[in-house]
Amino acid sequence: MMNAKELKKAIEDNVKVLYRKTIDEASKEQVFYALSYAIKDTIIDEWINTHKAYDKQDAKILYYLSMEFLIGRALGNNIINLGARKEVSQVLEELGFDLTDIEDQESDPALGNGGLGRLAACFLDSLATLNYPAYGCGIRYHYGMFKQKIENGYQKEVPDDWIKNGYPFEIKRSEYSYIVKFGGNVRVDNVNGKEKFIQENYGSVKAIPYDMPVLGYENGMVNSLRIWDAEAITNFSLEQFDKGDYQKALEQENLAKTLVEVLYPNDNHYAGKELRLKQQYFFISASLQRALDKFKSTHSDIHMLPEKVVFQLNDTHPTVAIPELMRLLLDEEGLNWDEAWDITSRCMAYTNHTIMSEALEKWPIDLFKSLLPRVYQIVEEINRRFVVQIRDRYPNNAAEKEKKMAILYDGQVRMAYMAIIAGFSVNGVAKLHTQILEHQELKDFYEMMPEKFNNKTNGITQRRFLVHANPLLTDWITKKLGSDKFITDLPQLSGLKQYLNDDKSLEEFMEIKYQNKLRLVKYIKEHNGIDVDPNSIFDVQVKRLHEYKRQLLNILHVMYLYNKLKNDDNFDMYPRTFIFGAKAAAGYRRAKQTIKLINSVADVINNDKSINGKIKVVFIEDYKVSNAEIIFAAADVSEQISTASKEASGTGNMKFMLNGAPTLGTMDGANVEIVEEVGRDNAFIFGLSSDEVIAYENNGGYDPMTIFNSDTEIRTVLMQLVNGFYSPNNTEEFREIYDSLLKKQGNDRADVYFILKDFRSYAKAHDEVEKAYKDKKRWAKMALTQTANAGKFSSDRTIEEYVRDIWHLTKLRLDNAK
Ligand code: B1N
Repeated sequence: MMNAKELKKAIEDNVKVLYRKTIDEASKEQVFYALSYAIKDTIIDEWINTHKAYDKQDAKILYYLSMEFLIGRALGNNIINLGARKEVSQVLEELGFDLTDIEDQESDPALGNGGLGRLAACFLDSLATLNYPAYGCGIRYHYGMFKQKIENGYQKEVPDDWIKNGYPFEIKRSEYSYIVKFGGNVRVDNVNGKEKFIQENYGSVKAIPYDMPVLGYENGMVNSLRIWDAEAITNFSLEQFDKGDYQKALEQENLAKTLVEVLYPNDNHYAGKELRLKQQYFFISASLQRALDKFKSTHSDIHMLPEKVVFQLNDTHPTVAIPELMRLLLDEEGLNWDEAWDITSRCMAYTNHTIMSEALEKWPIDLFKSLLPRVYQIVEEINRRFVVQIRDRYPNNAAEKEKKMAILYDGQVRMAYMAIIAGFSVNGVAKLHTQILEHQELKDFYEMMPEKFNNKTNGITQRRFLVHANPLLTDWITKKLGSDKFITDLPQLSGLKQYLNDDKSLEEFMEIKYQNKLRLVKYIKEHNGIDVDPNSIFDVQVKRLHEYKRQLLNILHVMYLYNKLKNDDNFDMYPRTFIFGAKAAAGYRRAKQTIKLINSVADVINNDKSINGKIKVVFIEDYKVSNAEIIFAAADVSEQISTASKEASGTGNMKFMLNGAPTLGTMDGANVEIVEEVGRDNAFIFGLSSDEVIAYENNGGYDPMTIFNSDTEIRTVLMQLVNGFYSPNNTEEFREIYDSLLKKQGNDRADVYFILKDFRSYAKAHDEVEKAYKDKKRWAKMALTQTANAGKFSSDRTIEEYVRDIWHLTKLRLDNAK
């Protein structure tokens, strides 16, 4: 890192060169670019150095293949990982600027939907911090996750042109471009008695990588996130034109334009769109071609590949990597099937992130085959050999096993099964989730190949979600522990336990929470125009909007409290602010209706003077990584209320915990392990267990109507959905929500997510929260208990487990490192 004087000069010089201005004339945005380029300058030598060390040490490299990397803003994070926060903010101050203001100028790259994409970003941070050689491989979407506007209570999607003004932290690396081919047909040639497979009449695009630096924390390590862009092959189109194939040339231009245009905004949902499969194959083929070339530049024997390369498949989205690697080894390297299979299956590992059936990728064979004819042949052969194995092993129930386990079945390519069959590792993302995979969802595979299954409970990076998000708490912890080692060793937080009975420390801790609440109050005032009382309980649910996450349960409970306040003279409550933040997939009706409901309830309640501001409802527009950081730091209560068994892990739950907010939640995903760490007394747990949910799903026996009929308070709330109470201009506005809770919908039961079933126990848990909060000291202790026990949930721990059990990487030595 340059010293203060050099940095100042670099910023001033950059402003001049980029904008022909002196620093006193520069806008905040211009200072952002000037500073970012200065920071990139300081990174560049370490970046080069790191990759020289890869080669010199002949390091085994992890390729983390993911359709999503929800990286969020880079500037602030890079400054922190360079260990230069104080210095940079001082230099800026001298120049008349505030670092946080300048950071706010950066677009928030949202190349992901939610937890899965953010996990990938946390993993990259931890890999670099722990000195592990790794590439993130993904797509350079021109439009990431849409920006959300709320208009008249409805979500409106606005395209997010994040690279419009150029992104300072990426480098285009045209010299590593590759051609990716789609469609056409496969011709078989016989060359010297050997079959050769030749794809012809295809369309193709050029894949061009852009690299972004991924900095380790103060260790001189800089890995790369490599995202692929698409360009038309220009000379090729001329050639086609000569041949009179004008149409084809245009198609190729078009394909290149549309291929990486936009991220599919679906979380936990498979839509089966052809363009999505094209995106998958595009970045996978390019990434694998590059990985093989890199390997071959320093190794002569391709059989050594599994010693030097490992591919982690982030869910099934990159699973086409399996037949693609087979294709490269068979067709390009000339290996035979057994050799290629041996190598492939020792290089590929798969992470499962969901058991939601609507998220399972099952591509129609016709589509798959016409888009990827050669790859499909290979899938057929993988499947054929697997089916032979099944018949061998289960001679008495082969047909049944084939139905349950074959890759190709019923006209579909079942991607998860291919990943399990071909890879050497299958992992879930929390203990409970892995158990459900082993004993329910993937039972047959677990029985046949138990050695492949393992759990890797998710984690989050404290560099972003504590150090960057919560500087006040970071400084306080550093003072209390007498060291900032927790920044790379989160379990050190347990040292805070010695302050659990120290009144002064508890007060300081809660004062920091209060300051962070003020920061959020200001954000809400500026962005929503709503006044919020910082002394009220900040009860927060921020995450993607999905029925299984049950934002609906939360808002129905708010409606219930409001009724009690209005109608029950004996009822009183501690002031509460219910804060929501959520994007709904653009085509997800029920989710969008829920957003409208939350906003309609907010309208009525926030404007009712008679309740003295006891309840406020705030829907934060455009929930994203940058405002998430402000929200987590300010939360009192963390709502993690998914129907048990449905949330594979959750990672927001960990971010709240780290920042001192107790969980109000179900025994689902990683909540179970959070409770294990803090103890049952330091969490507010409610609702059906995952076993109970699964039993109802398998055996029936739940009828929400009986609850509707017997519980008048619940009934009143539900009736308000259809009597215009919250939608005076349209009593039908929330009819579908009402119906979903009480009526069978096609093949679906009424109330699929057990909202009415869990309602009473949820309300009771809320009572407990209020009781606990009113006892200031008890609450402070409970809050500090969260932070002090958050050590397990660092993604550093998760990465070390992946390395130990799956990747077997060696830490890189960086001789010039600081
Ligand atoms: O992955 C996260 C988990 O913490 C969450 O519990 C889980 O819901 C999330 C298809 C997904 N699972 N599946 C997806 C995303 C996009 C898509 O197109 C599925 N996201 C999760 C990290 O493990």
